[in-house]
Amino acid sequence: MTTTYRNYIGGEWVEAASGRTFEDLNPANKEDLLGRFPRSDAADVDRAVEAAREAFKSWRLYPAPRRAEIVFRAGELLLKRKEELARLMVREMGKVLKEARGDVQEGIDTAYYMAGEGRRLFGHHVPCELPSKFGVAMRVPVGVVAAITPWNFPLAIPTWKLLPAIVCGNTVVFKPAEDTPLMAHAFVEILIEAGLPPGVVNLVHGYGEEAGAALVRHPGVNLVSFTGSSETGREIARVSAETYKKVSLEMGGKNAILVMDDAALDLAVEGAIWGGFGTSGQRCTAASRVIVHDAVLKGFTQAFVDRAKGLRLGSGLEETTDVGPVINETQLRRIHEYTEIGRKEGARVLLGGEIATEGELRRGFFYRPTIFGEVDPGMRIAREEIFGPSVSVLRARSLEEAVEICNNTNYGLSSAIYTRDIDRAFRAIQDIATGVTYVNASTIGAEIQFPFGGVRQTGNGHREGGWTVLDIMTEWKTVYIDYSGRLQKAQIDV
Ligand code: UN1
Repeated sequence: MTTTYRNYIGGEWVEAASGRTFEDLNPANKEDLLGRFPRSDAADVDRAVEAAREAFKSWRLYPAPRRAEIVFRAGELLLKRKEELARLMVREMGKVLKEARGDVQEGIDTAYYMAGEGRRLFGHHVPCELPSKFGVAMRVPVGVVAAITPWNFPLAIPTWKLLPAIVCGNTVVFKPAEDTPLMAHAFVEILIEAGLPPGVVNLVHGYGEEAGAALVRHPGVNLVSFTGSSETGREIARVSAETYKKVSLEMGGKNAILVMDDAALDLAVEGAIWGGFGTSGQRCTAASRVIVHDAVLKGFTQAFVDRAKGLRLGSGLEETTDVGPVINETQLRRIHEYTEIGRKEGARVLLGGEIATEGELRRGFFYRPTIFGEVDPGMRIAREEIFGPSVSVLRARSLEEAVEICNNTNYGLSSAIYTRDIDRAFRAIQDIATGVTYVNASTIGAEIQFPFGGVRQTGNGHREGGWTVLDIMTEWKTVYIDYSGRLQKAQIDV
């Protein structure tokens, strides 16, 4: 029996107004149906926004430390159910169990961090130029937040958005990716169990072009917080401008690892394997390019290919699996198209380059870990986001050239340099234009207490994570209190 799940609006579980549904499949075995979910449209979004607007009236006045206690309890519940949620995540999204545990852990970390924030939410007191006058800037909630989240971190990324939104006093309409609705459902159930009042978080399932688009257009939404592709992000910004919404976008990446001639090569190879093929390359922080110094290019490439050859494809639930499936058929085809494009452009496929169909793999969406050699920085495979287990190895004759190649993309999320020379490390930190840079570590694995995001087409100036997410989830309000008992004129009474 397949379960049919519902939306959660104003504290009630409801079907889509149209009664339509869509299916949630296991990417490692497309015969494994996880459930049916409401295929929502503008009518459902209207109800959800209305519920969020109504709840905002009281939620914004509920003390922040109390709001944060609910978030803390949600963290406790996530911890208690970590294993169960991780296993469900493997089944729904495909990443290997260890990484799925990490995804849940990232949610727990965010909950504990944000719970503490409920007793901080610091403002600023600044002295006034006039006597007997007091000035303070404080944070106030934005209002109704539309949280539109991707499938690749089906628990962590929703927590990055929803938990700070809640602590700051906003209410939320949550539209999760249609590939991972069950994780979103489980997360909302946890928020309810933690004591979140009705209407504070409303869950609307469905497709981006239907439910997502209606949400972005809706005049009752004050902020859109989106993680996903750069194309969709640009469209969201464009549509949001019509109704003067605040927009926070976290989009694509084409992240590079720079390997210098003095690097610890084994470490660099491990970093490239982990960054390139972890989560089947489906992270916006994935290391899809490795830019290697001429002097070590041959040795590095050989070791990288040898090591990648040993990676085992399979279900993420098997202990022996290193690389799980990719999310769906469309992505599988897209990844393979890029292999064809790379071949045509003159790159050499050193490993993989094909859809894996032997044995059990036939039942899911598996792509072989793929490495391209002889990649020119101008090739599409070196510039465009593939979002799969596909890595290009590029040559550089110096640190300067490597940095130039690294920066020469439309994206700017994460980067890494392997070197034992501290001067080079600092020069890379100074000259690489990305939101995150690692030294002697791979491009993935950001910690939640730091700002996360990027430049160019990766972002629009905001940073999730850490204290910086508060600037997304709040507006500044400046308050002046004049206790002089007379009319005082700033800039004039000098
Ligand atoms: C993403 O892929 O959108 O830094 C987020 C990392 C993870 C988050 C990735 N902590 O790889």
